[in-house]
Amino acid sequence: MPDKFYLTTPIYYVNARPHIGHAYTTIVADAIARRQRSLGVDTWFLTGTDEHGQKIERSAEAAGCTPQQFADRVSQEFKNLWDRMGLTCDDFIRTTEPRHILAVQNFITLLRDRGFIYKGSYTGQYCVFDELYVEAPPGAPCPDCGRPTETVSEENYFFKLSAFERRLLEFYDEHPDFIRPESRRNEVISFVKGGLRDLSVSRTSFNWGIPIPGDEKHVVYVWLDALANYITALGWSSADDSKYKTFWPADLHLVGKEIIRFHCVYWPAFLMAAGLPLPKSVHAHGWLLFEESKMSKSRGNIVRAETILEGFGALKPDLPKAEQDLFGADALRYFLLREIAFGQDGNFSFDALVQRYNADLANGYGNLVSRTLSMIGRYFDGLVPYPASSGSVVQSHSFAVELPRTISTFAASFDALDFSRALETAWAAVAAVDGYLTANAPWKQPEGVSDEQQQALRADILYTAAEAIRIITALVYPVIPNAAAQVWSQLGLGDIRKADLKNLQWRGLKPGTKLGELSPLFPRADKETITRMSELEQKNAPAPAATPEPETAEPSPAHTSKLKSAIEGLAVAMAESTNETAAVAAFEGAIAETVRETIGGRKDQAPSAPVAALQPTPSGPEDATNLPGTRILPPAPATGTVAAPAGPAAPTLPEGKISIDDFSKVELRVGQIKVAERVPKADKLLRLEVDLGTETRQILAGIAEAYAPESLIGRKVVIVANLAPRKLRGLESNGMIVAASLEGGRPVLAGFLEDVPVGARLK
Ligand code: ME8
Repeated sequence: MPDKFYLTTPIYYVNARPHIGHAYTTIVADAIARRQRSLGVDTWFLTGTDEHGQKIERSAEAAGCTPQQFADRVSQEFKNLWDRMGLTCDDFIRTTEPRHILAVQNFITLLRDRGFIYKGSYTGQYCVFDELYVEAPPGAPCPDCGRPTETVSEENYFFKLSAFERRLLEFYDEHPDFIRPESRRNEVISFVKGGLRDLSVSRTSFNWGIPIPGDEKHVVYVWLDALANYITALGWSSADDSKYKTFWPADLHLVGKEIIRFHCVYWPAFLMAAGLPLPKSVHAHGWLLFEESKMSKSRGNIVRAETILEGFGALKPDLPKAEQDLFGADALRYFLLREIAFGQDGNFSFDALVQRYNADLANGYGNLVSRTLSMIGRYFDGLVPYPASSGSVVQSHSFAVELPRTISTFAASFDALDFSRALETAWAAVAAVDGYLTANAPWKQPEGVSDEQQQALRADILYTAAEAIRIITALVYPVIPNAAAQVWSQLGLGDIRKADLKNLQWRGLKPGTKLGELSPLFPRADKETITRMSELEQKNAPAPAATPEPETAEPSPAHTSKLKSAIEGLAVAMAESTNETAAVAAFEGAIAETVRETIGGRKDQAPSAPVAALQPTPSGPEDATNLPGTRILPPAPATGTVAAPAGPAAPTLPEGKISIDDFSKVELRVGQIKVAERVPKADKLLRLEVDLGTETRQILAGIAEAYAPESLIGRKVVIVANLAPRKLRGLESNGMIVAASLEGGRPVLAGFLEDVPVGARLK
């Protein structure tokens, strides 16, 4: 175990206000930092904002303020949000701070003195969005992001990147863990093998940057400026460089996958040139997608973390605002770490967030804590009971035996940044303890058992459950720190931040400990919560806070010129038949951005908010002949063609086919059967109560001849959730269970081979 741990997030551009994509990286970093600290490791967690460059200069100009005023405002928004969410960054660096500026100038001087920077001239295509020179003919769009590029001709300082090709490849070879995950490592290695050209590291076409010492009309290339933050924030080259001496090299740079090249090629080359040690590892995660595409300001499909804090905060109306925020932050943290396989892209939706919250936090962990501790309150006056002196009962429960393995699997998965797996392991333990309580029913007194015997048995059972909760809580503290802290104090263990969570030994919970005050942890969320968040997002969608709304409906000169160059790019690409896709994307992007700028700024014409997927879809046609439990899909329209909706003519479909839009009208969801019973005087019908994550439905299914009611309890099934209700035998049926219909009409319920969360949508 290392005795120090330094981890960083990217420093975020201040041209856009924070959204949950930025929160994602920062939350992950916070969870790692908390775990390291809880293991007693001296930890330093850095985040901050990237405030120089042409992109910021232009955004400020559009906002009618100076770049510094602009950066001050947006940087503060990032800081405030991290505070609201209780993120435990040890430092927040801003690239406009003197401590950074001076150190970057020292860094440039060092590179120049060591012979790795020289002056030359350069003409090429520059992508302002990526802040990067790209290989593209004049007028062509950026091959990376598809946006228009600008022809820039400058006398520049160059960094001798080409001198590092071989050394970098050797370094990757010797340090197989430097770039994670493996797929990114391969991507970087093939990029470097493709050949490295010297890199222009200064600009003269704008001023908003750090002047090159001794040649002040040049400003430092924004990526060199930004990457250096990882050492300037530690006081490198300053009078007090103690932090640098303690923490450098970084143990982990966490980044999104789109900036891996900057971190794994340029940054190590700069450090090699400066003669400084290289970071130990760069880990690139995937993107949060919303409505299937990367959440980003320019696409206008962002979700703000504040929306989730407020949406969930409303479930605890009696708490002070700051505590509501921390509660909402836990819900978001758990969702992001559990739901998304770290390293891969993942979809975000309010629906999925609420389902996961209800299933794992409200019904799972929260419910387990509350039933265990309230029974200790009821039967043992709120004192942790003494288990049987031999401890044999306690030790023999399989999950108690399993817990050391839970601890080691959790640790190994978490430390390999496989958060989803780690949490899955912890929640398997939650389910095991829950099942144990239900099986042993400490609230019941079996016949023939004396009060005394029953109390001794209860002591064993409740001690065992409470001790398991203590261990699970210690494990999951980095992920849901606020809830875990509450559970810790409800267990009578005081402040979790001061606890030693390193050595989790079974029976660490002292019998006789007085429980703290009990209060509900995770009230159930419902459709209201989803609607509230969708509405909040809708209300906030039109105006990127960083950019005040334009007064007029005219596109700005910047957009007119972007549009123009996109059109030119499209023309060139079409004429030469090269890179048409990117050109079309750039063209569409420029149009969309211009439309957003001209009408998006006006509240009365707000562009549609990113909630469409969450609106209830219209009900599909009711099929009167459709016996419950016998169809996979509703029937295709009898005509074989689909009526064109109002508006532009819809394409005619081949006979017997439905369009994807038709299919998406059917809302198929995973449900879990909670109650199943026969309907009197109906041989085929069962009455089911099915949990859909956000609500419980009564559904009547014609499956009684194939399934005994008790065999269905707990089973996960597929439900057509938006079927109009109908009455059968005087009972309302709200939905339909999907089943294959075999010969003779025997139904076989559809199900899954892998575990799926209740409420998940099938599409
Ligand atoms: O690139 N999904 O800043 P940036 C997941 N200033 N993560 C996302 C995301 C999404 N949809 N959107 C943003 C910069 N991120 C530079 C970095 S570092 C020396 C300079 C996260 O504001 C993710 O970590 O564009 C991504 O790499 C970062 O924000 C990009 O932030």
